[in-house]
Amino acid sequence: MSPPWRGVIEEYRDWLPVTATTPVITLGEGGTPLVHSDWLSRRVGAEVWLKVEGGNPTGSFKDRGMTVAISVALAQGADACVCASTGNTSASMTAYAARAGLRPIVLVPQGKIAAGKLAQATVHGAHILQVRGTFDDCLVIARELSVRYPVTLVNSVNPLRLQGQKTAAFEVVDVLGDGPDLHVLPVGNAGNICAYWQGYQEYAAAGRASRLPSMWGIQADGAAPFVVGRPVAAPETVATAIRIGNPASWSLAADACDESGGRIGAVSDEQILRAQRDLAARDGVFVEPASAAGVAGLLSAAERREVPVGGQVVVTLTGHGLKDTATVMAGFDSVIDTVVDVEVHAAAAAAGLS
Ligand code: AN7
Repeated sequence: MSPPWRGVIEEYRDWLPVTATTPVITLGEGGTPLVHSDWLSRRVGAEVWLKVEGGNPTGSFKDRGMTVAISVALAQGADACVCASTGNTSASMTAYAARAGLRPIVLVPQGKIAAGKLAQATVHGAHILQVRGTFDDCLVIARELSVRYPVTLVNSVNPLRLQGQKTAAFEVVDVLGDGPDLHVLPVGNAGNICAYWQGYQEYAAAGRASRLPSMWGIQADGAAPFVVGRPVAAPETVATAIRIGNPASWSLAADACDESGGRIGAVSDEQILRAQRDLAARDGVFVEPASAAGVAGLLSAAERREVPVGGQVVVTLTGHGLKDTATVMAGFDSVIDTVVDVEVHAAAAAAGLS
């Protein structure tokens, strides 16, 4: 029997900025499934793997970075932490802060957070401030708070976050045996694309991988600063997790794309919701809208014949579908299709069995 998964700090300790005395605040994050997608592979003419990050303890990839950021914050004597968030960072931060005994303060754009994520921050005991503004406005305030008051900022501008998140690239290589040809993922504040690139590069430098993937980032049309080439003042998309107009890791992400021979593109809300449904109906994987953006971007690239034929492609599915059920249900006519009496033949007839 192989030993149980110990969380990303213990599994990848040598690669992370922790010492023997750093207290390890973990929920057993990482070690998420890498699932082969038959229909996507057929559709795009490549071998497509899904890195299912909704399998993390709070339901998104943020947990990888948060275990490192919160552990180090605790080691440094913090007693409060703060983040701006479109939802998942706050869900993750508040869970790890609860374990560490830190006081979590969350700044979110008013009315723009999926219900599941707000429930997480609430139940973990956060002080939640709804800001009349965008995520980008929230991040400005969070940065200022951390400069002027005794509170640690754990947004991905904190480099410890990217250190933790790079472990997802390690896991991909550990499972596939080498780097893929192409790695596709949604982009919001642009931290994760940098984290993966860092992880792939470190593994290659250490001889654990011989290939580096091209990094493709995908934004939503209404929140696509990389595509329009400047910040977007009023970002808007159904994928609220990536409703970000002024990404903090802009230049780092641009470098990751340049160095890897990749790029950042955008897809419509309609393409995102279509991909979300297809993933659920064909692969059995339920993701939140933002997480479907990578798949939507891959599909549209395949239509333009831009995906390397026969290549190995990894798509990161960043967050769990259960975080935002309202958006998905709005796309269906009714929750309950048919009501029947307690009668087997009536049930069979209604279900189309004969
Ligand atoms: C599901 O929670 O920024 O490009 O405040 O929740 O690294 O920002 C969330 C981002 C993709 C984009 N998919 O990642 C936040 C937040 C999901 C996300 C992204 C987010 P980055």
